[in-house]
Amino acid sequence: MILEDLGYNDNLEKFRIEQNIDKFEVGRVIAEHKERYIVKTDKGEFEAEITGNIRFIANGREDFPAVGDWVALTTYDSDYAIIHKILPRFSIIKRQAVGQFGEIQIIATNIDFAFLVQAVDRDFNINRLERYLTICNTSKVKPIIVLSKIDLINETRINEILDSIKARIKNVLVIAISSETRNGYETINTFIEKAKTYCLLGSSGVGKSTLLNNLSGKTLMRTDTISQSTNKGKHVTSHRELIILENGGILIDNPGMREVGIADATSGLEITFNMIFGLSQSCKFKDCTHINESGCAVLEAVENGEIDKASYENYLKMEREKTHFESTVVERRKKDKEFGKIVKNYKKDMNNKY
Ligand SMILES: Nc1nc2c(ncn2[C@@H]2O[C@H](COP(=O)(O)OP(=O)(O)OP(=O)(O)O)[C@@H](O)[C@H]2O)c(=O)[nH]1
Ligand SMILES: [Mg+2]
Ligand SMILES: [Zn+2]
Repeated sequence: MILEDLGYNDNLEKFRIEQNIDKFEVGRVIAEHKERYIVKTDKGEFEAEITGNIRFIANGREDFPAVGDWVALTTYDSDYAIIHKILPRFSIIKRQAVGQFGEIQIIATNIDFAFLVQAVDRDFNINRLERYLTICNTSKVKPIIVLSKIDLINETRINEILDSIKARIKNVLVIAISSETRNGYETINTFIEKAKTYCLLGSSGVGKSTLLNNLSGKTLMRTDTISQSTNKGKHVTSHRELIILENGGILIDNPGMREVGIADATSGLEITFNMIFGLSQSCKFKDCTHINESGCAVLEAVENGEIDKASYENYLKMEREKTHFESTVVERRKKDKEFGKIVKNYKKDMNNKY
């Protein structure tokens, strides 16, 4: 195994030399279990921990390693290592964690393509697909839509679904597959390139791990039947893991997501809803919210059917979420600052006293 097989490239090497960290070894984080990491290098796999300094200077989740990261490390023995630094990420897929305001969850980093997997049975939902697209567009990750379990429906229904996607989502590749019949597997394989990293995203039970296992030809990830009563997945995959396929492609499996929260998504929304953004240039008011203004080009297009009404409503919903997210981040920064002041004054007091 050489580092290039794991996706290592010239930019990373340049950074390593420029930053004077070439005395360390380099590896890629392939799994994470509560601040313990498995890092793969050209010598093998190491269980790794971060230095106290990384923890000390960390401001938030993004300052900790995540699956997909390139890290500078020192190895000890044949299986233990310490991580000293995270190399710059060229892409990062994140979402807003459920329930915690402003908390970011990193899904994976240094991803080239994301397979957005939706099963064609009851899981299929275009609004949710637009959410995933927005996350990809924000993250600078190229999306590929994968419709799974097409063995469960007939050809007519498959075409209906494909048409409904086409009506709302332009310029994104859609591949329909079945892991039962292996229909579509050849197509998906032609899009998997050596040393490029692919991330599997989608709800629980849509067949992400089944696809990964089948593509790799090995049972690497556990899969399970979905609940008969709710037709929902049981969250079988509990952690993220990076594997290398025989053809050289690098795949990251993820636990199914219950909710796809939109975090900072300005450019992401713009790209996903590019028709709405294009039209908004022609609105009468520069700060038009496209909700009830007169002379709104977007509303006009919705009325005459040029823009899909459901897509428009989905856009408004995500825009609201984005605004809410931004205000909670500002709020939290303010609180952090206030707390910082208290600590500073306290320290000053202490210094004056002793
Ligand atoms: N009929 C049919 N069933 C499938 C297909 N792909 C996967 N399944 C089944 O769907 C169930 C869930 O598959 P998994 O691969 O575990 O799903 P997952 O997306 O990894 O789920 P989580 O790990 O919970 O996120 C299993 O019983 C699979 O056998 C398919 O193409 N057709
Ligand atoms: Mg799974
Ligand atoms: Zn408008």
